[in-house]
Amino acid sequence: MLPVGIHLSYWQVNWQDDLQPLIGKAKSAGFDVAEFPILEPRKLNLKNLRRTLDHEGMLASCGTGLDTKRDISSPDLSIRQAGVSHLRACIESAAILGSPVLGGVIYTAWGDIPPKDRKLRRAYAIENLQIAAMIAEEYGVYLCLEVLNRFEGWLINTVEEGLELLAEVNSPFVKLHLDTFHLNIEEDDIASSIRHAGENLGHFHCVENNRKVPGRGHIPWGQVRDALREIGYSGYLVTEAFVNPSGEVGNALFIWRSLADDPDLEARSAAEFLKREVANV
Ligand code: LER
Ligand code: MN
Repeated sequence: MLPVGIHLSYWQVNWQDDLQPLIGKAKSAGFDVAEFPILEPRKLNLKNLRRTLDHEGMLASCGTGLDTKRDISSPDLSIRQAGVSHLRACIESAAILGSPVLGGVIYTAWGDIPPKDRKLRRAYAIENLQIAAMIAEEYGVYLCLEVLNRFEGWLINTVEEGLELLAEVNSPFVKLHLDTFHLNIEEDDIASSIRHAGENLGHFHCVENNRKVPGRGHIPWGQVRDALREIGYSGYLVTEAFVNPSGEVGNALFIWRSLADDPDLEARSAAEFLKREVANV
């Protein structure tokens, strides 16, 4: 049985909302893993979060998203350096929390689609991922590059593009992070794309086509499970649903209506659904 988790931003309204009480909410809903958005690592009380994880008997996974001030693909050297420094702090945070991975948009700025210079930016991303991979290796954390839909990113929209990038970065500490919401938009066939990622798959987000919790849309979960089983995936399955239109989180994820009447109940149904339909690989 694969461990099932939930991204804690499910319950956040603003990005700086305290994560600590959300660990218990994830556990009460039936999850094994709490996924932390590591957006401002230096502001987090990591020791306290780790103590709460241990107290609740919960595992951790971590993700982040670069922005235009911290972008390892930027033409501006100081912005690239800020990006690497942010990745270092995120890797250190992941190690303290006991997360085996740092996933998310860790290669360009999330949501930024630069009009030009994309070839140069790709080269900078590769160069700095190689540097970040050495830091990741030092801490025993895998960097997992999230393949994103075209409206949120430009560098890797498909598994094929992700694999091409991985080949150029060429580090055993860099893998792919797939997310069923993005796969549903970009891939011809979700299960085939998971098989194509194969042993390069390091992290997995479970979410419906409409960004509701798994089980409330039309993602072919049986096919997802079979593909994960076939490739021998042994990482976490993390629910990453966004259901609340309020605040910074709702705005950033383009949620304009409520996608869950009772978010706590929906979280519980997601944990049950994933354990029953997907985690038994
Ligand atoms: C955003 O679309 C997403 O899927 C997140 O995992 C990015 O960090
Ligand atoms: Mn995701």
